[in-house]
Amino acid sequence: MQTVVLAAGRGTRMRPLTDRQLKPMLPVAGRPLVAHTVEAAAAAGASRVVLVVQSDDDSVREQFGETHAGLDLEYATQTEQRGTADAVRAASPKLEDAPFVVLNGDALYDEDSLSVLYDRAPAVGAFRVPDPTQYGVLITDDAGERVTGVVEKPAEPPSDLVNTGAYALPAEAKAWLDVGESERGELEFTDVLARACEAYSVAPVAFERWLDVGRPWELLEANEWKLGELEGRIDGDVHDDADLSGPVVVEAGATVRSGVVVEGPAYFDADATVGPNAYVRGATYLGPGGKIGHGVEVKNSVLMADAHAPHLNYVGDSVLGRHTNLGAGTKVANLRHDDGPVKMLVKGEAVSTGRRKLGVVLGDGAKTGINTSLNAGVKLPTDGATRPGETVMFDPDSERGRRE
Ligand code: TTP
Repeated sequence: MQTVVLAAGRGTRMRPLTDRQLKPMLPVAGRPLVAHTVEAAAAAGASRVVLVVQSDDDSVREQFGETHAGLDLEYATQTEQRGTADAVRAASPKLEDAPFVVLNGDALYDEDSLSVLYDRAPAVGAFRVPDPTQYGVLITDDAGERVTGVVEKPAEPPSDLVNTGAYALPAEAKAWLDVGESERGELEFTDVLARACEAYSVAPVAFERWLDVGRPWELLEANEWKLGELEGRIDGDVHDDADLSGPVVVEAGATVRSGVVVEGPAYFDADATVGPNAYVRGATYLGPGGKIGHGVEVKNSVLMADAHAPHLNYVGDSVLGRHTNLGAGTKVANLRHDDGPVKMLVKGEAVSTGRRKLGVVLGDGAKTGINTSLNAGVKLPTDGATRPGETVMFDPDSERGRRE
């Protein structure tokens, strides 16, 4: 079935990682996030994909060109980020007069569940969560076999099934894309779904697994998921004295030096260097040109292209943006002493991440002075810097950070 993948969002909750890079292009286990969405669509039965991209950024088109995962790709541009219905409207001239699937380009879907969605159109992908109050929640009939509506962030959720942003709709839905503005001022695809629910029996398809990658720690979770499926491969240089276990990918041009211990899954991308004498454990991705140097321990983290943790660093459960550098001795805290979930600021508000272990997020180009201590949940802005010996307890751009 023809499939529209939405990849034109602003990614404001993912800042600072999206200040200079589109969210669908953020790395997940060695490939851009949206590559996984397109691959899941291909495995589930997509016949062709129309990717909706921003009109002023060609990075998605440059990355993928005209085919990916055996599928023909076409591009539609959205000039202004007016909402998901507007994004599908941008794609509609490229759609044939036939049923179509819509997927969020910033979500991970499992292929088997997705293929059930393709088979059961009209249908919407649903995921069960213990606390649906922060999601769009599906309303179903008593038998749970038919979706009758969606309610956003309800205080009293009508079900535990949340909307995954995966829809399989009849051709007629193309004529329903002219929706009005929602309360938050966007043109929402859920209004199109509401019309489909009135006209058809729309089935909720319960997904086994799904991850909405909207906030920085969800990029870690996306890497945990996809690195968990990794098949090991050594195309680079690994010293005889290095000890690699678990699936590990060492890309061509990457070097693992003497005395390195890796407990995978781990992925060292092209021209990355690890060691000598480094310890890498948990799901870790080191981007092209990245460096994990002497006496450095990295646990369950994403280090993007040219991110360097070169000397005597500890980095746990963290995301380091492109071209970041940790001064010698910089350490990251990733656990609260009260064992509570680590909080992080998202659009200025402290949000519980639900994670007991979470370190820091560094925007592209951020640098730390030697012996910097970074507290759990801290974000450093794009091109931000710390002084030698500095202890960063709160985000420097937050109200609290400014007062400190
Ligand atoms: P969202 O996650 O709702 O929006 P976003 O990606 O802009 O992120 P944020 O809310 O943090 O600013 O979008 C869901 C999907 O739809 C995502 O894949 C991006 C896509 N999208 C568009 O393509 N165009 C749009 O105008 C919007 C709002 C989203």
